[in-house]
Amino acid sequence: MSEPSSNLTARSGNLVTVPPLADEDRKPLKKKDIAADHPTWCPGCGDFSVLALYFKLIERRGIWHEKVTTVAGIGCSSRFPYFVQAHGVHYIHGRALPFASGVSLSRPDLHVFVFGGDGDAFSIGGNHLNHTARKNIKMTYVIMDNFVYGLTKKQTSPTSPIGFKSKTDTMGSKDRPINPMKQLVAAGASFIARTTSTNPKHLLDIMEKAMDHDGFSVIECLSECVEFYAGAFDASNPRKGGEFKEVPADHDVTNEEAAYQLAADPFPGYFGIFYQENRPTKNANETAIIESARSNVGEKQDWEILQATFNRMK
Ligand SMILES: Cc1ncc(C[n+]2csc(CCOP(=O)(O)OP(=O)(O)O)c2C)c(N)n1
Ligand code: SF4
Ligand SMILES: [Mg+2]
Repeated sequence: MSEPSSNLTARSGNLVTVPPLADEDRKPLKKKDIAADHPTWCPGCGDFSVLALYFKLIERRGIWHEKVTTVAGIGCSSRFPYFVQAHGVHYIHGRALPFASGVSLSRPDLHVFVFGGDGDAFSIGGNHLNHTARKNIKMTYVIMDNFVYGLTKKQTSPTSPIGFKSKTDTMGSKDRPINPMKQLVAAGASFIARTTSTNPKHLLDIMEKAMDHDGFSVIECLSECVEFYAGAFDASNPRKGGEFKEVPADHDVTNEEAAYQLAADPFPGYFGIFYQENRPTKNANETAIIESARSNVGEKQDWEILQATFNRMK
């Protein structure tokens, strides 16, 4: 682990630098350190489980406070960063990924997590999702898919099934829903998995594997909106008479065609890792460009290079 940053403490109006603690004297985050405000979700909302397992992940991995960043857009699910007592951003609807990309590219030492809903990911943010995927920017994106717009009180979302009655489709939705797994494979995401908030062991396992992946890792996590789409995922929950069907052990995760075939399985479909490949991240590519440019300017500081550029423009 790298050096912890020094603390700045205000004393009598002056800023006093407190020397950073040595690695061995530091305590990694525990749940009680990172659980912030009481979540404002409806009782029974699937999002509680995702938050609880995020805390568990951070605790299990012994991550220090300043090394984790939680970014979100807008939606019930996107309230996530409010409930995490660590650096985080509640950003513009559908724009969490561009913000997180900037954080990831400029701070390679951070674990960047993005949380949000199906509307945030596939409607208004759909374009950003495709481009972040093809660029393979290192971060973990958990899409909490409830098949509906929850925050704005029940509109049809891109994952709502045909026939779903909502405030925007009072006679039932007619539009074909997107298939998240197929879209993510086509877009070029390098780690693509599917899980559900009702299977905490599976969800935590997938989050850990996603976090360890060097690239853009995306998880579609079914997370029930008990208020506006109750029972939507019963078919995937053995406690409700459904079936939790795991990706077969012999599935080749490097095979795009095989991932499409898994994704074509009718609802509730398979759960597990559909696709994973190792290819250069944008983070690595940009680092190489910067290092090569640096080697041409010798020992010069950034401000000296800027100054020289401005001088040339005079
Ligand atoms: C630019 C913009 N357009 C529309 C909205 C209204 N709006 C807020 S959240 C939301 C959709 C939320 O659905 P989803 O992302 O699935 O999250 P959920 O609430 O279901 O978790 C919409 C349309 C907005 N806040 N900003
Ligand atoms: S409206 Fe739905 S998604 Fe939003 S907090 Fe309530 S149950 Fe969860
Ligand atoms: Mg939603």
